[in-house]
Amino acid sequence: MKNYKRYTITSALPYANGPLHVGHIAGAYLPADIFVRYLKLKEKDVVFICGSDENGAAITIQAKKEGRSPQEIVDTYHTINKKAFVDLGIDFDIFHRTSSELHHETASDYFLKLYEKGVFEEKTSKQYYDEEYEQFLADRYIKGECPNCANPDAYGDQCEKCGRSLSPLDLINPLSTLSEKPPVLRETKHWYLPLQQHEKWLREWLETGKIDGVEQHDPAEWKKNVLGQCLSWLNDGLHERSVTRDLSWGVNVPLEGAEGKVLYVWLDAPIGYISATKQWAADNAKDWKLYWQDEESKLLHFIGKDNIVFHCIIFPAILKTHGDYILPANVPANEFMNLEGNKISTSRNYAVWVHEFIDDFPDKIDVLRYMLCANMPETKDSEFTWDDFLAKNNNELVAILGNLVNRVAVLTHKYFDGVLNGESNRVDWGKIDLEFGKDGFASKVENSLEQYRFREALNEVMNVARAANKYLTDEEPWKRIKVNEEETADILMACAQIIANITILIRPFMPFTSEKMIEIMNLDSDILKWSNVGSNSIVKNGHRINKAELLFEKMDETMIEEQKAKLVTDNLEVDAATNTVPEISFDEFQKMDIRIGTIKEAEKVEKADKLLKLKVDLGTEVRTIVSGIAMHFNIDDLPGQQVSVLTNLAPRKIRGVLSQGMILMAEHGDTLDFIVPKNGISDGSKVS
Ligand code: B3M
Ligand code: ZN
Repeated sequence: MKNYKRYTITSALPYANGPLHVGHIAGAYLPADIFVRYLKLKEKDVVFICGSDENGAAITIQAKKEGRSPQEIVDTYHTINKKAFVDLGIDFDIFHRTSSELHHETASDYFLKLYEKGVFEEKTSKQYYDEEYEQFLADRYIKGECPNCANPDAYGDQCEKCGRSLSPLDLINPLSTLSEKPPVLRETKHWYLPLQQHEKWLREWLETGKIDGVEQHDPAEWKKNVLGQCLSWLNDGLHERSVTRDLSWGVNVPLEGAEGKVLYVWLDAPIGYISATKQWAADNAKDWKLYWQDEESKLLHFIGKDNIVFHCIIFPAILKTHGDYILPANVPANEFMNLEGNKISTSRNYAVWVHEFIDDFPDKIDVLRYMLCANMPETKDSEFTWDDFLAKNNNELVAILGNLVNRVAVLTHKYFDGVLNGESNRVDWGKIDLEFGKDGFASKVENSLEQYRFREALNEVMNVARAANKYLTDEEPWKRIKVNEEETADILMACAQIIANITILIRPFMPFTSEKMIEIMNLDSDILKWSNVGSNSIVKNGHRINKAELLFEKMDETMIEEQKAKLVTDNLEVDAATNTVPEISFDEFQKMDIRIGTIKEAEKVEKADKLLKLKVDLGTEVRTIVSGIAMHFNIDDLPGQQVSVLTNLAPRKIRGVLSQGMILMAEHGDTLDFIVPKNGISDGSKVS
């Protein structure tokens, strides 16, 4: 294994075109933050880099959608996302922006350097052009039918239904998303990176970890899912890729005759890691080059699986071609996190948004970090459910870790006025199911972390708390105090030593909790060093601890009810939109009782922006129905509106209101409309 002097750690630069959701965090940010915090506890030289990806069509499309300028879009979401990271304790050394001057200059120079080396091929080709809007269309601006799965809404770069990556020319019946008209083909000039020339060394590098026989990294440390995806790309054969685009938003191509063209966002975004490091170095009197150009620096990219090819094939090719840069030593990419049985969908607002979570649960940040880590999609897609959030809080954090700290603090105050006057060397450590020293639990957690197995690492930390809890329960200090004060003090001292260990161990995962533990146990933050883990003499004899304070609070069902309700209507939209619903039989269809009704009253549901409480007349009865349509209609326009209602949907409580049925809606993009009989028909009529 190579010995590294320093670490350069990056998390994918989130597009500043929307807020972050829990899937992003579990995928690329939390694992990186845990790893960086661990390295910092080991007193390593680390820089943790991130920033907003503010260029490209992802931004201009959002700007068009919101009717704002691209600059307003990136300013808005950069601010929201930056704050979300701070609130979540994702502790970047810098959160930069690819709209910054330094980035434009860095990316532009990088391109020029490659251009001067004669790396690019210049080619004129036919591309789609929107005659009405007088512009070439970036891939994302073209929609059409997927040649692979017939999805009518595939984009020019990818079909979101079958996942196939596409080129605009592959689409059947393409339409410009600007004018909604068929685009025409026009000639345009672009610069291409001949990736096929990199196939050979990339294969050697990925398969053996060597370049020309010289070791670079150990491929055994790479995740199988990551290597698998890379090799399948290589096996399919690499092709030239255009590194410029006809677009007005981004880093201008620094060449004559390239007016109106910008660097392809996937060329400039990874260079964003470099420009961010430059800014950080300038702010902190460091040498950025050491972190990017010194063989003794370990470069790691934390990303989600959809970014693997860019970080394991294209960016390495760009780094190597330049000549001065090191290559990533590993790219521990994660799979995706689903939500309550469905894919998270930004466009359909089916997500747990980080900024909303922070508003709703400001004191439960670490519960979220814990839950996301315990369900991290490390080797396969995983699932976020609110029930699990509740269960992890109550059954693990409250019942195990919180309980341990609370019992020790309470008993120490009750019997010894808060002073730990036991003696570590009198404790019978053999009674505790834990191995101290460097090779015990310390190395278990460490090994898991070193292999990016964060779920396992967290579980090992909790095992330490479990062992201490069991010891405490077995030793019954509350009985022992009556017969032997000294032994009682020793038991509490033993537990305090373990809690001090956990305070360090848990810090990468739950920094806010670790901080609270420091306070409760009145520890000096100097103890926060990984080298202390495994020691049973961190706390000194005679140490006074502070009064007990709950680390975690028990939650009840009502606290997650409204979170679940937020997802109810969107849930259905997702299924319909992705067409992933399985086939059903006629009998199954007939089980649905859909009837025409008329809305009689509509009122807002308190503290739920999206929800309305409706009274709907179904001819023979009036039902209360909670519906997530508040953002789409003017509440005063609703009484008198005919609607279709699924009447035999099992009633459920949403925000404390019993909803007896569901209003059926037609949906296109962001527009919702009621499904109503054309000529009006009496309430109660059956739809079949
Ligand atoms: N912004 C894509 C994404 O957010 C892209 C990542 C860039 S990393 C250099 O998934
Ligand atoms: Zn498809």
